[in-house]
Amino acid sequence: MADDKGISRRSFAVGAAGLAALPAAATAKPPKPAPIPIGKPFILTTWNFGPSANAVGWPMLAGGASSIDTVEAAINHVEEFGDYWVGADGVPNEVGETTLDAMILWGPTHDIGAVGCLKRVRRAISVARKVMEETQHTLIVGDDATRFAARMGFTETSLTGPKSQAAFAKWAATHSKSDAFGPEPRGQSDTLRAHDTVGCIALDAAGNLCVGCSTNGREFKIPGRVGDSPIPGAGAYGDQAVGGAVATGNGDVMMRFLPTYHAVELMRGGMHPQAAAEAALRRIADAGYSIGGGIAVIRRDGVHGAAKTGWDEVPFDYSVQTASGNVTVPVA
Ligand code: SD4
Repeated sequence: MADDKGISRRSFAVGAAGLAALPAAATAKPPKPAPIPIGKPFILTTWNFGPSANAVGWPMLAGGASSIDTVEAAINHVEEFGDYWVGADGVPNEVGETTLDAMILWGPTHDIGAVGCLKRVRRAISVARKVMEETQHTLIVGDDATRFAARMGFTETSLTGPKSQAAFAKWAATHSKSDAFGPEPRGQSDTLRAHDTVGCIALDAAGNLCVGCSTNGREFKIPGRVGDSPIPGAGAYGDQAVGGAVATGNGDVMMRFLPTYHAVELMRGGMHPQAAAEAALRRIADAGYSIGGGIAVIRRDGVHGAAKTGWDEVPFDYSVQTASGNVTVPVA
């Protein structure tokens, strides 16, 4: 049998007498491989709100906070940031209403909480956390998610604001129905170019992983639509022993391939995070879809990577903060 260097294992075997004849350096035990540094605190957040979200989360992590408190606070920051693509006063649906999708995953227990098509409640990630911590359920949707949030003490309020109203008024003047009634994107170029779902992955000083994401989804979506963000393995995924991944882009297609689950499982098999991100998106392209999308991946030792597809002109980036500072990585 030959190994990958073409050396025959049989010819490499030597008897005790042969060993005695070898110089000491040749008989010394090979050094143990350096241990992978684990438990290193980090926070990764996608898109251009990465630096400010990390600036909220990093002092918490550095002060010993848990990764779940950190991810929730960092995403709450983005939900309240005023971005059109996350939180209130953003992306209206086909009838002008803004609805939210979010998910959170806690590494030590692999417990997950999520909300889909959440109406009239801000801070969807916090409602998702309540689903995780207060119930045996994983995903609660629509008006019932709103009722659940009210039971958990959240205030009901309108998610409509000047930005969502203006976008809806402009669109309503030119269209009669959602473009989601159009032909399937497979085999043709995706027209959905603008996105901004926030994804966040943190590992705390205790070595506990948390992954979360939040979005208001796709513009002018059909009422009731739930995207990839609250679907485990689609919008986000993590594994306490491996690392995490978060996705953004055309969730209607991306959720058909569970790209974040795919990337994490590839990393579990030993693939580098960069290669895992690329492979997860390549699977979608290989199936005939040329959509706009991106994925950011981080291994629990802090090694990260990302990939995008169909976004040549879209500056997708992500930011990672550790004790050495914050780095923002443009995704090529
Ligand atoms: C969705 N994936 O609901 C989300 C949208 C998105 O960046 O990522 N925007 O399809």
